[in-house]
Amino acid sequence: MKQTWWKERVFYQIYPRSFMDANGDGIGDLRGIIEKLDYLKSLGIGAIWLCPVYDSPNDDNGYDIRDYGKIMAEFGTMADFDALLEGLHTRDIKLVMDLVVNHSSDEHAWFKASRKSKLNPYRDYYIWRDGKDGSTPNNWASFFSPSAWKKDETTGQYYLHLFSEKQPDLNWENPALRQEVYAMVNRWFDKGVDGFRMDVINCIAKDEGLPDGTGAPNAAGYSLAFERFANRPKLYDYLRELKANCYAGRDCLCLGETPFTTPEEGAKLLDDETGIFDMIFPFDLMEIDDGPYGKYDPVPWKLSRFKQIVNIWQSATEHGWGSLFWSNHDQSRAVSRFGCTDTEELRVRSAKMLAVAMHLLRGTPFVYQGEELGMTNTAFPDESAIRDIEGINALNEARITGRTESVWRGILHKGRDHARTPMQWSAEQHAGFTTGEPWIMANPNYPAINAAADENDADSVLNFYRKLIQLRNTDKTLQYGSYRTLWTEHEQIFAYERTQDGETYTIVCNMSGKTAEMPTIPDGTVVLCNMPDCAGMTMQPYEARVYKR
Ligand code: TEU
Ligand code: CA
Repeated sequence: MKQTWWKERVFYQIYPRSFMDANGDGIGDLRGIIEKLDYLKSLGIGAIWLCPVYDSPNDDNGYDIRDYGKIMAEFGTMADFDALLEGLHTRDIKLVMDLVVNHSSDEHAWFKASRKSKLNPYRDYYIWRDGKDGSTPNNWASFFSPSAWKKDETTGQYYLHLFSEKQPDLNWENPALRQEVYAMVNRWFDKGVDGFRMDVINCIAKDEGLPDGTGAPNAAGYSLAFERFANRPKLYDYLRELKANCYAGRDCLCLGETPFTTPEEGAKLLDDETGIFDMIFPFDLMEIDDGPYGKYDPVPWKLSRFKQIVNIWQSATEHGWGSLFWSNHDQSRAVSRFGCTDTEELRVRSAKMLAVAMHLLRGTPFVYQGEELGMTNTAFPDESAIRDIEGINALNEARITGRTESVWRGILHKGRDHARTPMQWSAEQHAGFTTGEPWIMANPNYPAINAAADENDADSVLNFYRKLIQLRNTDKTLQYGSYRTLWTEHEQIFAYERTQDGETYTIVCNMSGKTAEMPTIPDGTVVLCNMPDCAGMTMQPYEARVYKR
């Protein structure tokens, strides 16, 4: 197994809009991140995944890029970016950027030219088709609205947008487009960035002829036709070409966000010899609590299913490498979703337990900003507090189908805005995030849950994360050792072993809110646990122990 930096370091994900506002306009910015570099270093993380900071009209908070070569004005300037990169590298922290090239903004110069006429040289940078029988060219649904097609009056043709209408899909079949993307990627690499997390990158290759999807239609009759665009054969050609043009000779991370990816497909995408990605973000765990109506129809998650997902992906990544995460900027808060927030004591304990359970698996852990404080979901008072286009569109659609109450409950549990409330730095107004009015409300629990308070408490979630990350940073067995599941049938305890060169760690987590009995006490001594006293066969609710022998 090849040893590299991105297997050994813990990553920290920053959503810049919500991390730290340095100039008081209510929007997080690059100077804000720079102010917090020592905080990041003190966590022990070795790499950042930075969500998009490129020029954007923010229909989808930066995932709709207007100019790939420019920094978003609200976030700062290219000089600020250079200072951030230097500040990170001085501290030996790598920077992985977000790359959004399945689509651009409709305000991108390419699209503005493309929509002008059928003969414009940029026409083929996007996917244009005639309508069929007075309707859309095919039955594809968008992730954010009923149909993936929008009719453009200028030429009377439709363009494809798998996400919002302001996010037209780029046409990867066009070699000219591909060359422009590679040149742009190389400009960022030449600046010194250490890799890319590529947004929905496994969806760039659409089946020839764009055939109808076969899946169940949404209320408006459209189908999320992932079998026509996710992990299609041409994806491999495009990624190999991208890597030959951009990655060759560089020690940079190629990380793909890959919805609709089965463990079998994942193994292929990641294979050390024949694969195309260093790591991917699959979605199985994030979909564990989807109900019959999907994401905003949550059902309780099951430990048996959690174990199955972990075990399947641990083996799917045996000849590659896995990513380990409980949440990101598209998900609600881990402790509210997978842990327990009934009491302050259980919030702290379960946040620590979740960290242990995830970080010591084989793969690279990703900490989403605020997770290291055990930040929770926000009780948004009503719709007017919601900022996320996905949530707003889901509510609009629910009004048509008569499911508003249910979707609202879904948003309160799983909405993307829970991840996007301001980072809770202190007990000062708006959590110390801004001196102005924040673009999205702060979670009212910030006077109690914040970094300053955690800093001064030896038993805080923050200080526990520091210990855990330090442990993994310095231990080859935890980084590279093999994985073995333990007590797979146990209904409350999640347990596994990591072994290398005669050294074994046993990780034991009670993921339930009740006391649990271990079948046996693992050999070795407890090197980390989340309770004052971790001994005996009985585990307290959400107790976690790490044994070493
Ligand atoms: O998300 C891709 C994606 O599949 C989303 O639809 C995701 O499933 C959903 O948000 C979960 O509810 C990426 C980005 O992470 C997301 O922020 C963007 O909105 C999206 O692509 C479009 O760029
Ligand atoms: Ca600002």
